[in-house]
Amino acid sequence: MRNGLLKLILLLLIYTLTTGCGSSSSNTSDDDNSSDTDSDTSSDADSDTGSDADSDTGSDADSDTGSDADSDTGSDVDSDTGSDVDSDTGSDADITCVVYVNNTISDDSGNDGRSWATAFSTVYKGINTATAIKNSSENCYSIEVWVASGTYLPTHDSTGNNAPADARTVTFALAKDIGIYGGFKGDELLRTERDVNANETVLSGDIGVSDELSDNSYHVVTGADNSIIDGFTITKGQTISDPDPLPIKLGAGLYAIDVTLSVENCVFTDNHSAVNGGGIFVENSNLTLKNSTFSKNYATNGGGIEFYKCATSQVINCMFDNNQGSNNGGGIYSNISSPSIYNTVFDTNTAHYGGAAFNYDNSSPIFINCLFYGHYEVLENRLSSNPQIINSIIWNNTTLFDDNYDSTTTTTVTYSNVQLPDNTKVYNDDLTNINAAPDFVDTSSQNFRLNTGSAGIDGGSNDVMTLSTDLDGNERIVNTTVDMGPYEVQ
Ligand SMILES: [Ca+2]
Ligand SMILES: [Ca+2]
Repeated sequence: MRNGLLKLILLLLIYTLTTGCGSSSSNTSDDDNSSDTDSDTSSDADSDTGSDADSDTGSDADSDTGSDADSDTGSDVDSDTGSDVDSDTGSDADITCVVYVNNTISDDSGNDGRSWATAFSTVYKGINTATAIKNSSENCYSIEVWVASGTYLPTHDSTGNNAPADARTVTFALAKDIGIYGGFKGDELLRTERDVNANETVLSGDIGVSDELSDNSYHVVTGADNSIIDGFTITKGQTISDPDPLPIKLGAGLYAIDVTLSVENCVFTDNHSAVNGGGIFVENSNLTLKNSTFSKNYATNGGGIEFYKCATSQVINCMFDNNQGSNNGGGIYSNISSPSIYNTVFDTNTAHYGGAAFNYDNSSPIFINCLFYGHYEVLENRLSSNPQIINSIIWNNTTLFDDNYDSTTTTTVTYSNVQLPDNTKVYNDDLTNINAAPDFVDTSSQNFRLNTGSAGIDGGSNDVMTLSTDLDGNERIVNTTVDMGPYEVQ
């Protein structure tokens, strides 16, 4: 027992040290009355000026705080390998408590959710029971909800009401300290046995009339602190522009405020936000987003994602393709936010300003080993926003960066392969950059791997490398020097 306790203390200390950056998750409700998250006051060509008049704060009306009230600080959800800490019961077993969900079960009324055979049929029951376990005397280092393949619709609002006055407020509300995982066939004993691609698990906002968007959930998923969502397709959320409160305008796929949240192995597609954040809206949070795809999401600002007041978020090994911001930011819209973005493809996203990304108001993301392909304008930067692009490929775009709106922005590009409109020189005369056809394997199938012998192989800088793998999960540095772009030639 003593060994177990010492191990627990040691690992909690390690956990605390390694997650120290999570300070942004403090529940300081920002009460900025200026928090209209639209930056488009200057944008002349858009027709959605009605969305600019919000004077209400995004954070105040957050309805998912009910799940944050518990005092259990010990059971942090392990974000990757699962439960490695012995509970202090004297047992040496690592205890991950699992609640099972499978919607092929027609009647779950007698089920306890503690095995596939006795699974619940709704995600709501799974998460609710996971929270009950957390608050019980049962010893669990981590608590997970495993969801079998199929399509699930939300059944309750974020307060647990299954018949809210506004039916569109139903959402898959994550819960504090709980991880939910999709991609199971329905008989796995270990999480590592699941196959996310073979067992698509869909969280759909398409309530009401099927295939009718106008009656869908405002937010398919609502975030919670220290939670994980992993292995789902998240689709068909639909926010609206009026009336207030603000939250129903933001984050059609996933809406999260004041949280540390991990999103992995997810696909966000066909989510529509009338205002900001088609796939995700995240505010005052530390979002870690890995191995996920954003495709065909739409918003006025931030078709894929809006980061709002997020200092420390990370986007790793992701794909943004064919997302649309009718005004600003087809892929990502950063507003008072400087996410770090690694090994990520931006392909053919559209916006009036900033097809791949729009950086507004002291937003200076860093893009490392990214690809920007097929945009009208790659980045637009305003108000002291100074993004950096390193070890990347910028190809087949019409224009690059608009830093001309005011005099306070600069895009810095180094160690990158940049195709300039006139195709005759190197970007900014920086000799770490090149301008040479990248020789992708097959752009028509979005295969942006480099052929052997391509320009840009071994052309990056190892100095900025923090990840050990590329977008394929292969070794990131081969032949002593990192390549330009998301994929390393092996
Ligand atoms: Ca519908
Ligand atoms: Ca290399």
